[in-house]
Amino acid sequence: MAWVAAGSIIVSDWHRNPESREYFSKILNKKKRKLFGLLEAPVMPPHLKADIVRYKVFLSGKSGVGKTTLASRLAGLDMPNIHYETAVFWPVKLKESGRMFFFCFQLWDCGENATRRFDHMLPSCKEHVDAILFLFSFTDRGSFEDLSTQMSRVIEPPDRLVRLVVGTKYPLIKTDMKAHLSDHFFYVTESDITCFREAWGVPVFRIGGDVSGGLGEIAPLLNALAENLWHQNYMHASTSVSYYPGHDGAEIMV
Ligand SMILES: Nc1nc2c(ncn2[C@@H]2O[C@H](COP(=O)(O)OP(=O)(O)O)[C@@H](O)[C@H]2O)c(=O)[nH]1
Ligand SMILES: [Mg+2]
Repeated sequence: MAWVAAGSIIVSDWHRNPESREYFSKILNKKKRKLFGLLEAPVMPPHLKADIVRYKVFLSGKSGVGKTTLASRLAGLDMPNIHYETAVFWPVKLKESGRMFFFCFQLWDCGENATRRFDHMLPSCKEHVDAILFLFSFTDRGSFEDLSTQMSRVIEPPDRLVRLVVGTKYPLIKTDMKAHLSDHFFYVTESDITCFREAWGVPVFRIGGDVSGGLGEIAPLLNALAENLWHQNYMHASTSVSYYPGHDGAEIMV
């Protein structure tokens, strides 16, 4: 699928716009993120209607790469969540129509066994997947080299599945530290990222650091996910009359 440029479908930096305050207040509680149970969802007053669209997002990557930490960070949890499935609600405004939506990303973090061989993956993990986040860690070159293998294992046509790459533990390696690193310590450099982006045509998001950076840190990734999922649905809707975003995800074998 052709990559959608940031801000072409949805309003980027919506979380910084004062108009969005009432929507974001539904996912926050005293400046912290609100946790939603499986059957819960943000409720808006009638005059601020926002439909909810749900998408299943699978987290792929070697053990220790930071999948569970990323899921927790996106959900705004202080402690890593040990559950398989985490629901992340994210308010989005469409640029053209001005319509508001809550995107609900159901993050599936099934662990190493599931990702090493996709055919061994838990059946519930691989059903109706709308997007895959491929993770690598900036501090583990092996996890970066493994990306191409992971991505080429997914055989679905590119228009059926949004694929995104996320580099974790960024920027754990500071420039002045690099001089002291031994040859045995392999990290991922900016030129590695540039080459990868050119070869695969997908952007690479960076996330990490020792403290969670709030909404500003996760907004670019969640907005890109929303924008590309919306675009994918739009492309499908034009070929299938019975398709509604978030309600009828195709069964995808990954
Ligand atoms: N400092 C730092 N540590 C991280 C980050 N992401 C993951 N970690 C640490 O890396 C280890 C493995 O992370 P985890 O999320 O359990 O990896 P998983 O096996 O892919 O689920 C844990 O000790 C995390 O605390 C990050 O962005 N910054
Ligand atoms: Mg984990």
